[in-house]
Formats: sequence, C-alpha cells, structure tokens
Amino acid sequence: MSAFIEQLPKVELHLHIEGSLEPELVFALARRNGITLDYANEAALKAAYEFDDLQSFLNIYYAGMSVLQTEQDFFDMTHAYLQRAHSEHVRHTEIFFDPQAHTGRGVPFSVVVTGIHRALEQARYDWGMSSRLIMSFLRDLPEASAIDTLRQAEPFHGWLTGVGLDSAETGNPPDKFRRVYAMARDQGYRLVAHAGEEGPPQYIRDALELLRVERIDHGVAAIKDPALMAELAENRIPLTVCPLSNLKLKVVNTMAEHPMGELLQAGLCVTVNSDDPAYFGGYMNANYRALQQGLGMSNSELLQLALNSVEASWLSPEEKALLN
Ligand code: ES4
Ligand code: ZN
Repeated sequence: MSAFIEQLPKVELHLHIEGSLEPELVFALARRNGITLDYANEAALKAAYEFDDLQSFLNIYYAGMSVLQTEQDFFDMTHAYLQRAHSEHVRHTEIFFDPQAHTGRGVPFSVVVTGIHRALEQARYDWGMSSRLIMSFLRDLPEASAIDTLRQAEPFHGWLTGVGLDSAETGNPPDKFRRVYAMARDQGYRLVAHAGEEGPPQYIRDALELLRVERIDHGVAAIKDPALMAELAENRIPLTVCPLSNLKLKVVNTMAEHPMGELLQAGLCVTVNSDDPAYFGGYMNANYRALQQGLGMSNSELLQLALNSVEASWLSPEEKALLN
C-alpha cells in the first residue's frame, strides 16, 4: 500500500453506515439478537457479494442490516467504522443512515439515531475525529414516508446536519421528493442527493434545480453531458464519487474506464469516498489506491482530490483551516 495514500489526511463524505457492517459483525449481532439468517455462515454471506447492478446489491444490503435491533447494535456498527476510518487517517467523516430501513422493521428512530450519535461523540472525544450525520430517504418508498420520517427526526434535529436520497434510482427521479426537500430546507437542513449513479444526467440537473441540493452523491453520469460538466465545474458543485462501488455495481466495467480522471481534469470538485465499504471491497485507502493503480493518478492528483473533500465538507471555515 502506498505510504502517500496511507498518510494523507482524508475526509469522507459518502458513507452509508449500514454499508460498513462487515460479515463478522452481521453474524455476531445475529447471535446476540437470536436472529437466523438465510446464510449459513460468514463465508456463505461473503460469497453472495457478487453484484450485477445496484438492485442486486440493495437486496443483500437490506438483508444484512436486519440484524440491527438495539441502540448498542447501532453503536457497535458505527464504532467499528470509525475505528477503521481513524486507522486510515480519515480526519472527518459525513455519514448517511437510512432511518426507514429500520423503522420499517419496527426499530424506533430514537434507537437508531442515539446509537450512531453516541459513537460519533466518542470518536470526537477519543481521536478528535469530527463528523456530520445525514439522514437519507429511501427513494423507492413514497414521498409521504419521507415526510413522516422528517417529522420523526424533529426531536433529534440538533444531531442531524442534512438530508439525502438513496436506494433504487432508476424510475425514482428527484421530482418525486420535491415537497419533502422544500420542507427539510425550511427546517434548516443541508441538502444532498444520490443522482447519476445508474440514472441519467437529467437526474443530476433535477436534483440541483428541483431539490436545490448543494452536493451530488455519485454524479458520474455527468461524463455523458458536456454542458452539465461545464456547469458543475463553473459552480464547484461537489460530486462524492465512489470508485470501488462503481466497479462492483458495474457502473463501469474496469477501473481504467472510470471517469474520475476526466472529471478532475475538467475542473470539477470531485471527491473520493467508500460508499458501502463492507460490500464493495475497501475503505478509503483502497478507493484512492484503485485510482492510483487503475487510472495511473499521480500523488498530486490524489492530493487535489483530498483537498476537494475538505472544500466540499460541511466543516466551518475555522475547522477547514485546521485540517489543511
Ligand atoms: C447505496 Cl451505492 C448506493 N446507491 C444508492 N443507494 C444506496 N444505499 C446504500 N448504498
Ligand atoms: Zn451511496
């Protein structure tokens, strides 16, 4: 592993905490909670991590997180991710969670958010690692469910910086969530959305114009639309790109075909992130490494990507100055 990548102080902006649940922890929590999984053991679960597209991944992602029941479970999952991130010199992290994937199984919103928040506070205390928490709406559910989730979040607004939009993209365009994004904006939440992962460049435009998001998660489809690329570069709209995720979900066929290099050359504020590291074969260093090896990126390009993440983060100017 390249010492440059390992020692680079990094910021992560696109991480689904439920996607950091490693097979070992899935089985440990299943045993603790008396849950029987459809997979005999960790090896059998891992063997199922061969995906054809986003939906084939989401099916296993939702099955894996079904073992999460108690506040301690959410704490343990989050703590394990933060420990790993800390060991890779991640200095700040902005984390998604999917409340509806838990409340839909009868786990209260308060249990989920309290367990995650406690682990974030401990990482701040133990390691000086800063974080922001983003609740993400599931776009394959109706907008009314997202509105209900926004209401359940009200007592915890102080712990939540922003809202996001994830899960099955195709057929669930940004327009479907126009009202809930306007409500979240009125309540003072910052706004992001997944767009242009499997979906078309138009979903990126719609997320910006209809939802008024300030960052785009993935956004790699912008490579198909030169006018949109120019607009993203001009306005320094950050894209939180996830190279190993794109490879595993066959958004690209090989890392050599990944658009990250072209997007960076065109002046976009592109950033490197791990998305669902337990499922996609690596945490932050592995994602930087994939760009170094697959695209031949130089250390100065990798440094520019890391600086972009500081710029794109929701840290205050004072906090940013401390990181740089
Ligand atoms: C996700 Cl890679 C990806 N895309 C969309 N939604 C997601 N939720 C978790 N990982
Ligand atoms: Zn994602």
